[in-house]
Amino acid sequence: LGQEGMVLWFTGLSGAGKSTIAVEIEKKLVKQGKAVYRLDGDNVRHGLNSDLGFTAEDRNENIRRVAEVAALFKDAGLITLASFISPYQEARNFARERAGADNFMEIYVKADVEACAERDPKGLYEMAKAGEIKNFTGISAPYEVPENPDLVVDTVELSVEEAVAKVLEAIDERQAE
Ligand code: GGZ
Repeated sequence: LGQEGMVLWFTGLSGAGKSTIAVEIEKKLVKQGKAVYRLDGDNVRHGLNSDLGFTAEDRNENIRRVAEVAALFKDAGLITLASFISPYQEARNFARERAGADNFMEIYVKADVEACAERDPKGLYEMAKAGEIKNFTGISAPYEVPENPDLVVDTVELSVEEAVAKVLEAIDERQAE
């Protein structure tokens, strides 16, 4: 098949739609016969990174380890989807460096705090505003907007379907290069 691996890195606030989009992309790529693996908080923070919390230091360590794992999966030929808030530009730059810029796309899943807090599917924003969760991104911890993302998908403007189509198009373009 000669598939070349790549890393698709989804960054954005909690509730912006990173996981929803990544899950849909995974389904489409699998249908195309591609070898894909998806990394996110659910499968990483319970195992490999179960020792980490949400201080700036722990988030950077979380992203550092995920970046290394994603680069290994990429080397193995997988299309690796990583969806993490990854609030710090420097940590995202590290992930790009480890994968190699040619094999890496930083995808900014854009939705402002107001929109995310309105969605609040898990009630986390409400808890953060009440001070029941500390260091919550967008409320009591920073999010650095990507300086130079490969792609922006605005989930306030776009439906999930439209966002997914936009990402798939960008993947096709990259793979044709
Ligand atoms: C942000 C938090 C926090 C705090 C728990 N801040 O929407 P979710 O619930 O399912 O996804 C969020 C997830 C963020 O983990 P990441 O590994 O992506 O973060 S980072 O890249 O910054 O290391 C959220 C939940 O964990 N969560 N506490 N304080 N999100």
